[in-house]
Order: sequence, then structure tokens, then C-alpha cells
Amino acid sequence: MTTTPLLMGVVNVTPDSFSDGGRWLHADAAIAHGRDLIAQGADIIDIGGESTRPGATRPLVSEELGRVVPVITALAAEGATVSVDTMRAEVAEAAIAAGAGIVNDVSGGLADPRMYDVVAAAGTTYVAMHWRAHADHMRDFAVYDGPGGVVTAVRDELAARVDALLAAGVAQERIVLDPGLGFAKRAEHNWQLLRDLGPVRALGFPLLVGVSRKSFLGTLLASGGSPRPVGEREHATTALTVLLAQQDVWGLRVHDVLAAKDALRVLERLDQELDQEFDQEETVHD
Ligand code: PMM
Repeated sequence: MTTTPLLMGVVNVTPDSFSDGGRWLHADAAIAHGRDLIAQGADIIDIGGESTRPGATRPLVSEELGRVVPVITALAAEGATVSVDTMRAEVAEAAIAAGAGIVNDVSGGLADPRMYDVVAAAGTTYVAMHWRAHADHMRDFAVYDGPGGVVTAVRDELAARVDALLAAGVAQERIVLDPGLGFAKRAEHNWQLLRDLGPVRALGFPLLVGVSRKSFLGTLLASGGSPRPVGEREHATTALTVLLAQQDVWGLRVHDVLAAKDALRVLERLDQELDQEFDQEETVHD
């Protein structure tokens, strides 16, 4: 492991998110959950008010604002680093005013033409995720027939987002990229991306990756023709946490922060051992 990735703990303030929909819909429950995730070692709390599960319908802007703003206000006031998971410029603006320091936009700016101006004006960190279409029809866009398949397509489409961000005045050092696992991607596309993040990394920006409890893990672990239920994908998620942490990613977006943190601590401990070995060799050769 080179540097330990940041852990972004998820608080979905939604009735319908695929992994935890409804559990943190009320502000008090969401705030308490955010505090728990911080206590478990989350570096960033990602607060979202719109479910992006395949087939989901969009909430009204007013509903989304009503869900996220009170939670962001409370957690930011307690000193947490908060990101807002939104595709809407208006929500991003309100979230920044409430104390969010990061805008996590799963549409990479494609869903709202005003998003980049808001982010540029505020100077916040911006996560641009690879995205092709809203949840209700993203499955139709999971086609990657060009040369280099999904890996090249994701790299090229993220590079186009970067060009647009820079043109809009967003500072280079404020940009984080995300390959968007599970978004307009079939299971095999997710595995191909996980196997070969190199071309996306070579764009030269920090990478955030979200694999936690996603459907492709349910498919992998299916038995009797039924996908493994969402609540039983944690061990597979942790395995990927370990593998991704060894691939120099900036951040990992996870639901179970404690599991991810424990896994990272194991890697850090082994790294210390390697460093000591290296120091001893240096001394011998001095
Ligand atoms: N995945 C989900 C929501 N937001 N944001 C980023 N940057 N990357 C992701 O992979 C991502 C995301 C969907 O998962 P959830 O419904 O469990 O929150």
C-alpha cells in the first residue's frame, strides 16, 4: 500500500437506496449514523438525498434539499468533513452554504449544466463520476463496444469531463475522478474496470471508488439463481477494499466504515513491517 485511502462513509437520507434505503431518512437518525461512522474512522461523510439505484425515480428538488441540508448543517458544525452526493447545482449550492466541503456528483456534471459554475465559484473539491444516464434508463447505456472496451470508454469520457471542468474554471487540484462502478455498467464491465484502473489513474487525478454492496457482488455471490442480498455482501466489499487500497486510490466510498477501517489497519501494520525491513537494509549497506 502506498498511501492509506480516505474512507468516505455513506449516509443515504433516502427512502429507497438499494443498500440502506429508509434507515436514515429522518434527520436525527441520519445525524446519529454520521456520528457513528466518524467514530468508526470515516474521514468524510457523504450525505445524499437521491437514490441512484437502477430504475429509481428522482425526488423533487425541495425534497432533496429537505433531506440533506439539516444533516449537513449538524455534522459540519461538529467539525466533520462532509460531502454532498447530488447531481443538482441548487442542492450543491445549499449544501456548500450548510458546510459541505466536497461535492460528489455521480453525473460528473452531465445532469445539471450549472453544476460546474457553482463548484468553480465555491472552490470546493468536486468528485466527477463516470455516468451516462439517469437511473431509470441507465441499463440501456451499458454498451462498450469501442476499441479498449469499458476501460478506454470510461477514461475518455472522464477526460472530457476534466476538460469541461477546467474550462469552467474549476481548479485542477480540486478535481477527483471516479470510474462509476455499477452506473450504466453490467457486472463484467465493473470487473474489467477493477482489473485495470491504470488508464483512468493515468489521467493524473485522485481516484475515488465505490464498490460497497453493489449488485455485481450480489451477482458474483448468487446461489440458486438469486443474487446474494445486499446485507450479505460485506465480506466481498472488504476484500475489494483491501485490493483497491493497494492500488493507490485516494478514497473508498463504503457503508460499513468499521470493516473497511479494520482492513486498512491490517495493511498499514504490514506496511510498517516492510518499512522497517527497508530501513534495516539501508543501515546494513551504509
Ligand atoms: N455509488 C452510489 C452513490 N454515490 N458516488 C460516487 N462518487 N461513487 C459511487 O460509486 C457511488 C456514489 C450508489 O450507492 P448507494 O446507493 O449505496 O449510495
